[in-house]
Formats: sequence, C-alpha cells, structure tokens
Amino acid sequence: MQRFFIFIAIASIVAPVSTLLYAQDDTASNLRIGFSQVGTESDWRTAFTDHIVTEAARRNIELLFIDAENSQENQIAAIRYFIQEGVDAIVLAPVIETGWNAILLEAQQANIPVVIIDRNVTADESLYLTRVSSDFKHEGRLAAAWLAQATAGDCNIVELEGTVGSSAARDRHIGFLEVIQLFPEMRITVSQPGDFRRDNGEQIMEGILNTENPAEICAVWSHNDDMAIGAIEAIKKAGLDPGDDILIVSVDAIPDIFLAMMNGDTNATVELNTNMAGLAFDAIDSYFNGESVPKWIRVPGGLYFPDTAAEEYAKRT
Ligand code: GZL
Repeated sequence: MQRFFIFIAIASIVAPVSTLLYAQDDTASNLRIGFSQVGTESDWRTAFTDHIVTEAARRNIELLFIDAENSQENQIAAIRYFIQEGVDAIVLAPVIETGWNAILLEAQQANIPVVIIDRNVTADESLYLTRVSSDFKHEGRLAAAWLAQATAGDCNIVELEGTVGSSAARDRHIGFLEVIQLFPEMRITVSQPGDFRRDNGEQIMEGILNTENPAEICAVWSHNDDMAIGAIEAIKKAGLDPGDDILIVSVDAIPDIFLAMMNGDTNATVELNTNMAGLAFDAIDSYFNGESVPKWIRVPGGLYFPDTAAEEYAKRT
C-alpha cells in the first residue's frame, strides 16, 4: 500500500512548527485525529512519537501531527488548528500541567473528544475523554525503594529534575520523597531542573561536582534516562566511576540506558512504556461506539537492572 506524506508548514496558524500529515492513499479509516506532541527533548519522546505515528498508520487513521518544540503556546495553537480542521478527535501530550481549561472547552464545544496522553493537566476531567499514562509517583517510589536497599538507607542524593511545571517531574519527586522520608539518613542534598535533556544533565552534574564534595555524593536520582546519561559523562570527566563511586537510578528504560548498564555506568531504570498509542486510539473508538471510557487508563512499568540489560537492549533496538 503506497503511502504518501504531505509536509505542510502552517506558519500562519501554528508558527514556527511544521505539520506532518500522514495518510493512506486508500484511507480505510474515517478517523482524522490531531496529535499535539511536546517535542523531541528525549529518546523516550521520539520513540513515543514513532509509536503513535506507526499505530495510526496501521489503523489507517489520518494523523495530523504537530511538534510543539516544548512550547505550550504552540500546543494551544495546534489544538485550535485541529478544531478548525474539524478533526474527529484530538490527542494531547501536555508539556506542563496548567493553562489548558480554555482550549479544552473550545474542543468540547466543537464536540471533539480529547485524550490526554502521558503527562497530566490540572483541567477538570469533564473537559477530556480520558488520560492514558503511567503513574509518575509510583515511578519515583520504585526508584527510591531500590536506592534505599542498595545503600542500606544511608545516602546523600543529587536529583536531576524534569521540566518545571510538568506532572512527570512533580510527581516523580513526590513519590521519591515519600520513600526516602522513611530513612533518616537518606536525603536529597541538591536538586536542579534539566528539562529532561541529556545535554542539561551533563552540564548540571558538572556544576554540582565542581561545587559539592564528590565524596559526599552517594547517588544521582534522575527523572529520566537522558539526563542520567548526561550526568554519567560528567562523572567520568571528573575522574569518578559512575554506577560505583556514585550510584545512578532514572526513569524511561530507553535503549541507551541499557548500554550504560552493560558498561557498568548506571544501576537501575524504571520503565516508561512508549507505546500508549493503541490505548489512546482504542479509547477514541470506544467513545464513537458509545461505550464508557475510564478517566484514567494506566500504563504499568517495572524496574530494570544490569543483569538483564543486554536482552532488554536487544528487545528495544
Ligand atoms: C514522562 C514523560 C517524560 C519522560 C522524558 O511520562 O513526559 O518526558 O520521562 C520525556 O524522557 O522528556
């Protein structure tokens, strides 16, 4: 089946992002779905995008994809564009939690169901069909639980935070704290936001190693693998052994973190499933079939360690 892609830069409507229109030449599906994506800040995000685009094509969904380059303003403009286009449904991966009520009301008034995917919004749940996501607090608890047993509950921790204002960063922090507070000798001594970006993780860790006493740093808790991989580079440049002198735990389970495990550079990662697309599209199908849809469709994820890194890496590449 020959597929064609139409690349449309909609500068007047959604500047300065480009829009990819994926469609099948013999579109069997009568669904047109607008997808507003955060950006390309991490390997997890790009894999997540790949899954949603692939799943849409598999289902013969005409996907209007707009990458917001981490800007809420671009996401709001994209949703308004989707409404003007009269799409059947909208999938929103919100960059931050707040500021969505008005645009979600516009979609509701246009009778267009919205699925929130991945991060959360503070808008009332009556304004969207459902949310498909993992439990960020649980991810933080898992990371802290592993670190507590790995250090017998005695560890000074550097925290690399995700995007400020995102539910992923806030709730991973909350879940992590819930567990380390059980151990009087576990504490976060330094916490800095790195926007989930690998380059920021390296720069922040480099700065911390220059200002803090590295011998006092027991572990790095990173809200995602990309920042952890950046921190690994900084730890190596400081002449220390990541994964040994300084333990590292993060979230996402991207292929590169398993490579780092195979090199002995990191210790644990909490999986964040990249494939939420099928659940989101199923929820939209259920909506159009008049079936009830739960307000939260949870995506599970477990802890992974170096002992299975080679097979996990092979699975993911
Ligand atoms: C969390 C997701 C985060 C990933 C990062 O669900 O929003 O955003 O953990 C990504 O890799 O940047």
